Amino acid sequence: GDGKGRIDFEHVSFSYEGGHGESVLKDITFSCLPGETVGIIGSTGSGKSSLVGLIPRFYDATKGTVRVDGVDVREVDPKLLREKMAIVPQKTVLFTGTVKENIRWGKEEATDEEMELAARMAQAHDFIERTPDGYQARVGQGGINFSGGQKQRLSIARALVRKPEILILDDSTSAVDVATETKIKEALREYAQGLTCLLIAQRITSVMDADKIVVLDQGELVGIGTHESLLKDCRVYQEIFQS
Ligand code: DUT
Repeated sequence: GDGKGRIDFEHVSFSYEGGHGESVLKDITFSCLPGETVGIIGSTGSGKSSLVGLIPRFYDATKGTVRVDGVDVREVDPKLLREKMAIVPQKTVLFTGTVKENIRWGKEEATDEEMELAARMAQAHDFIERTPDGYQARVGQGGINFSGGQKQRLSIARALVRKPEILILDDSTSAVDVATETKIKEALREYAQGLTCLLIAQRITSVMDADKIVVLDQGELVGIGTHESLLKDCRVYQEIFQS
């Protein structure tokens, strides 16, 4: 890659406006290097979604600095910032329309080939092709219904068709079986080299092969490292592993 897609968190604290004044993130410092896959794990409410929401400026840090490609995100127009990243939210947002329209949403100029490649990487191509109308099948209304895991894969395809420098998956494979999830990650490694990927997950199997894993606990970064090193050194990680 051309070395784009670096993310730095520097002593970042964050609390929601109108919240109870409590810090949701407390003095977080770590970096995602270009092309790295970084897992983020922690119990519910530990701050995972809030953390990644600072990258596209859904929120701004209360203290400290978030940098993308070395630049303080507060100095960048959110629209420009978001052009280089794709975020797959926890709840998939599909609309009434064809599969094709849903995948190309926000990137209408994508060719059929680009769309199909994205769908293949997201492990969605095969089930799309198995529906009678294929990419012209309707999403949402009557007709074809997709399962939760299939909808997540369509959302991932939508993200990949944008060819982002940074891909943020917020618990986006929770309804996808582990074998299929593994295939998605393998496809990303193979086709999307140089892509920086942040992977929020509830289960360890989703992040254990990441280049590094960030462990959050009540807004604090309590561990960072590989699966093996965290199993040795991080009590919170051990607890998640055993649960
Ligand atoms: N919070 C708010 N307002 C919001 C979102 C979250 O006050 O709009 C609080 C709830 C929680 C903390 O921030 O105490 C962290 O929430 P976040 O959603 O970041 O945690 P998570 O680790 O992503 O939780 P989950 O795994 O349930 O998605």
